Amino acid sequence: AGSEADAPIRMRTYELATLAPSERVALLRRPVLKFGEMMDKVKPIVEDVRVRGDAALLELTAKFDKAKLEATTLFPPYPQESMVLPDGVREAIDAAYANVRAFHAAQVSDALIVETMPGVVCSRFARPIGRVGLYVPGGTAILPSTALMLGVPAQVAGCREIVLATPPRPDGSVSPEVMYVAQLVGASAVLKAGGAQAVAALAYGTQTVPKVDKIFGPGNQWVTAAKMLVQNDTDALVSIDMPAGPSEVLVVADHTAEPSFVAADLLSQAEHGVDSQVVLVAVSLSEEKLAAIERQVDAQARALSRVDIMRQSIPKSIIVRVDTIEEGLSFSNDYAPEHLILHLEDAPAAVSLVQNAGSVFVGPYSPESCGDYASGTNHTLPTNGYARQFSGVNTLSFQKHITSQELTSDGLKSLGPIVATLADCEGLDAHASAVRIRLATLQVT
Ligand code: HSO
Ligand code: ZN
Repeated sequence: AGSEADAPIRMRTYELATLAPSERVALLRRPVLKFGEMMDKVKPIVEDVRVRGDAALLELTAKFDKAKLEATTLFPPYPQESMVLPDGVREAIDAAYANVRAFHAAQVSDALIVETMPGVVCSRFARPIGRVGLYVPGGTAILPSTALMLGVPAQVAGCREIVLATPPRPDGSVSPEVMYVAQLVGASAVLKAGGAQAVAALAYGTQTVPKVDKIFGPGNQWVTAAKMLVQNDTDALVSIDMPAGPSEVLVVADHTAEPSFVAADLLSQAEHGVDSQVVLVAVSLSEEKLAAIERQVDAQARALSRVDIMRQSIPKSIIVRVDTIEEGLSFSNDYAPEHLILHLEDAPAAVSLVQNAGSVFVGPYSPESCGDYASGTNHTLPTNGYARQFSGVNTLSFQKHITSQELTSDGLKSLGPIVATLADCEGLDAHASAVRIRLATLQVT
């Protein structure tokens, strides 16, 4: 292992201008997820929980999380002893909560009202999704920040039931950080389960776990496959936030970028997991500058506690050399990164070139870590190129919009003949009749 540990921790470097179109496409692709295989593994678990409920959930939690539980679910009031934290940690969570809440509360919008014709008033208003399930991963790190990022918009949107699911620790408890956040966001239940079994319990409900209408949150391949499975089951009648994949960052850097900052940003994402991917787009960087960044990546990685994860994620990651900011942003837009960090001389100006990204970090003093924890923006973002068509989780993700219309008799006099003509055109007499029967009473022919 000695020689492996001594090998430099390096990304692979490419020149965009010299790549064939097929090579460019290959660089844009993420490490493949084997969904077919995962579905086959996940199906029996989901089915077991659907049929046997709590009994299956308890057995699966003993098997996968090595925790023997008496009950799957905690309900408020949660015991104070379950959320005891050092003062500094509690204050940091409180500060993060305040920022995330401020930004997500501002996303609540007023009803929209438009009079499309005299006497024809159309409106649109939001209502909370009644019951939501928030999946907070366990695994190699505890993630109270994810509890915050999902819980705050649910709370601000006014969801009636908020069920937070997270795998228990081997002693059967949930980390005090996550319990503290559960209480802050007003979670109505805490489900001590993880993986596909937790997703199934949220989708179908069990004897003790409340069924939810929408399931949110990141997770491993088991969780993602289970979310996709239950979303397709019309009996479950449940939706999901978005398809999730391993976390990513794309950093665009020019000659003004500070190598140690750039390296630190790349590594903060590379430490999430062995399948995390980080991309550096180097805009006409000198050989010296690039070498300085690479030296920083190697040196900083070695000093970090999760270096073993980075030894796997960094070699899968890439540096793409380009000549101009336009070329760099065009590559980034095609990649559609979850996080985009701009280390550029005029970073704010480059934001106008961004078409596809989950969240953008502008300038040298905006590390991704700030958005991950506490600036106010959400960290549950589209991965795997889905930033082309998905937004990150936000307050609207916890609401649905209802439209409504109200016509006066004069409104119907103007609009009715138009509708009747269109209904005739489609050969739908009953539709036409619903208008004409009224027009007749208004003495219009
Ligand atoms: N960067 C992660 C979120 C996270 N970071 C949680 C730290 N804790 C995915 O966007
Ligand atoms: Zn992170």
